[in-house]
Amino acid sequence: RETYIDNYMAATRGTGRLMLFACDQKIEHLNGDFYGEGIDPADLDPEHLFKIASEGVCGVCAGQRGLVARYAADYPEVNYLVKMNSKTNLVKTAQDDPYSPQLHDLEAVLDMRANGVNVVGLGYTIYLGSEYESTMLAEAGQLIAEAHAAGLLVVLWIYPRGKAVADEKAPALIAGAAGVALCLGADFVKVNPPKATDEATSAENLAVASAAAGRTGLVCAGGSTVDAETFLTQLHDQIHVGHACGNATGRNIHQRSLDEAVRLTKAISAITLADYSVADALAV
Ligand code: FBP
Repeated sequence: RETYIDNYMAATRGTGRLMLFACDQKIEHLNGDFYGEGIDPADLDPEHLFKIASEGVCGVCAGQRGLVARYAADYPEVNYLVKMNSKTNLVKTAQDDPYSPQLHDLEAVLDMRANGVNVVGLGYTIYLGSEYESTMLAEAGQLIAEAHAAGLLVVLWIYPRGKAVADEKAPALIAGAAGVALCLGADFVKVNPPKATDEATSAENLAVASAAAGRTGLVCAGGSTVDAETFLTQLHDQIHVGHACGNATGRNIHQRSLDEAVRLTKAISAITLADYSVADALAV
């Protein structure tokens, strides 16, 4: 219990809000997120992620076990969240029913902790509506129970996706995903921002999902890279209109030079953890 509280306080920097730096795209999106037009050349080196996490201000740095294990010894001060399952974007088409296989069991993560890696939690992706949904729900439910017993917190990535899902960003489905995460006992759920409708903006629709999440904190994925002010404005709305409990941002951070990326983590954290305005966060 003490370990769980310590890990929760470390991950949320004592605020109850989460600043999650998402570094799992090398499997999820292959190298396309790390090399090419508009991406700083520094991003091709995986160590870029760890330098950002170390020099910037993040609650947790989320990546697969192997990636974390290869670099964590040189960046021991970072709080790590081990992503337990993953799949590539080669198996994602509108017709597919996606499944993201669990890559290893909890023991492998506990071994990392025993070897001194500062793992504070786990992550797991569920594709709600996929024909493999039942497998992912069962794996996630089991992992959450085991992780909490071992003092680790859990973030679920929940994306409605598959043949049964007509619109992945439909507000009702995003709110549904939030409720599923609560019932599984996740500490935080990461969803895509719901789409705007005729009646409400995306952030207003997000407020319904945040309410549905109850005592599970809801955070949104960052999406593809945009300019810093646009990104921070969207985040500010998600928190103050959508009642999000933080952020989960990948490409918008790591596709920049080290200096710019570090600065953006500080601005994101200022908004997420300390309620700064966008203008004040840009000046951090
Ligand atoms: P970004 O901030 O780069 O969007 O990362 C968020 C994220 O959820 C990653 O953690 C994950 O790898 C990826 O997006 C999955 O996105 P999708 O399956 O929709 O392409």
